[in-house]
Amino acid sequence: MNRRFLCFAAPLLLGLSLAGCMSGDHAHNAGPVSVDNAVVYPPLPGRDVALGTFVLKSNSGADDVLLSASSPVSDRVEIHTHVREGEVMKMRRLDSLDIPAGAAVTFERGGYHLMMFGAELPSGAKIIPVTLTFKTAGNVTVSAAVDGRADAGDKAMDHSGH
Ligand SMILES: [Cu+2]
Repeated sequence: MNRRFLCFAAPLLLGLSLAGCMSGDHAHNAGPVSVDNAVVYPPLPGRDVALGTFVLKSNSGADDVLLSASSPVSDRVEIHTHVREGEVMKMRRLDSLDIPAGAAVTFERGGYHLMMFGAELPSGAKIIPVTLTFKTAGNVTVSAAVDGRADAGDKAMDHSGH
């Protein structure tokens, strides 16, 4: 259900956001960046950090760069990756992330992901707006489906070290 909604909502929101950000030298090149399967995983009980996952694709024929992200339900959203240090996977904040032309970049548990600090999801919310800011494409706002399956045993969701 949510996925179907997103398929229709994402192009609409994308169109709206592109119309609002046609400034910049590369505006004529600003093909759509598609954001598919956007999901927000709510914080674990007692925590206030949510996780955001999706698949990004630059369809413009040119590289783009994801610069930042934000959401009205979160104080601060960071772009994270996981790096292996010995036998431990650690998260690291990225200042930006290159999105090569035509390539899908997957945000997921254990890989690139959005970390949403100070997250307070409205109770019962099924959809959370998340705005991604790209160097070329500007702001792209997607409606992320709220996943109800927050897994208390998942280490990837344990951000007590932050
Ligand atoms: Cu993280």
